[in-house]
Amino acid sequence: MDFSADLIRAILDARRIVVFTGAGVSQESGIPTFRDAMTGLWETFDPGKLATPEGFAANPDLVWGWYEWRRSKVIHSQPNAGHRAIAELAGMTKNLTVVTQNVDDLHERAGSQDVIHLHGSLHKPRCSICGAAHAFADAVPIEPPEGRKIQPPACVLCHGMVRPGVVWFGEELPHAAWAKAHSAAEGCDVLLSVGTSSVVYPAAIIPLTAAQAGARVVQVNPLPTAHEEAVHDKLIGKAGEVLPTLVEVLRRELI
Ligand code: BV8
Repeated sequence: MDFSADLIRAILDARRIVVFTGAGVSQESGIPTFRDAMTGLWETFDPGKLATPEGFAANPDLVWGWYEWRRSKVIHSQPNAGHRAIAELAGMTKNLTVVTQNVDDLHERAGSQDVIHLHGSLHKPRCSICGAAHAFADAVPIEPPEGRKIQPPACVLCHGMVRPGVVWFGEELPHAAWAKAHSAAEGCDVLLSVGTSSVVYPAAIIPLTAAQAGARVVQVNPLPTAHEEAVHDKLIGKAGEVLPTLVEVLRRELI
């Protein structure tokens, strides 16, 4: 894959870079993307319905089982070359912020620091009543078979039902994370949008905010997205292939 000289220059000269990621960046780690998370027994369910407070209230064991299946897949997966390239890029540029829609910790395990999670984390469950953080038992969960219902644990403080620590559809994004992400997008010179279909709001506003603030928006995706018109550079391909190649070209420029 070739990159234009002015794109390489723009990245190296950028005072601030935002890397905005979605489920596609974890796809090569074996984590199904959100729109194809429903494989096997799950496929009879709509993630848009499971990933909601109503879905959890109606069928807590099914929803908790889905999240435990996903958490187990993340624990048994490794960051891929795309995650690692993003972490390396931070060491080659002046100021880089990772803003992710993902609820896995693969960016952190690849070495990225201060990752902003707009949609929460699989690893931070909390009580649905008193909000207290819930500590998972140390043992790595066995990978529950797809479609297996698992009763959510009870809060140790109030015995309320523990829920996944993610932002469901219809729920507000965490204010602090949103404010930090929005401010980073307003102040960046380059935004790399990696592995997102750009259909979920308000997260999908982040690349548009950067574009409106005059940043160069670079899209890394094998397929077109809902934001084609806001993108300046379309790097068509998988994150785990495009990003390591980009980092290699940048590294040669820095020698
Ligand atoms: C809210 C956590 C209001 C849970 C998720 C306008 C404004 C505001 C809200 C709305 C609005 N319009 C509609 C809404 C409502 C809704 C929404 O956006 N609906 C969509 C479906 C239309 N938004 C909300 O409900 C949000 N909350 O608005 O609250 C409010 C305000 C005040 C007070 C109370 C309430 C909350 C949204 C958050 C939902 N939670 N995740 C969980 O994970 O289970 S969203 C979920 O979708 C994941 O986080 C996922 O990351 C995210 C976005 O999807 P993508 O990451 O893009 O994944 P997807 O599968 O779609 O695409 C993958 C891409 O990767 C593809 O493009 C593919 O080509 C590419 N790819 C594949 N392989 C690779 C690759 N790319 C690179 N390399 C590869 N190898």
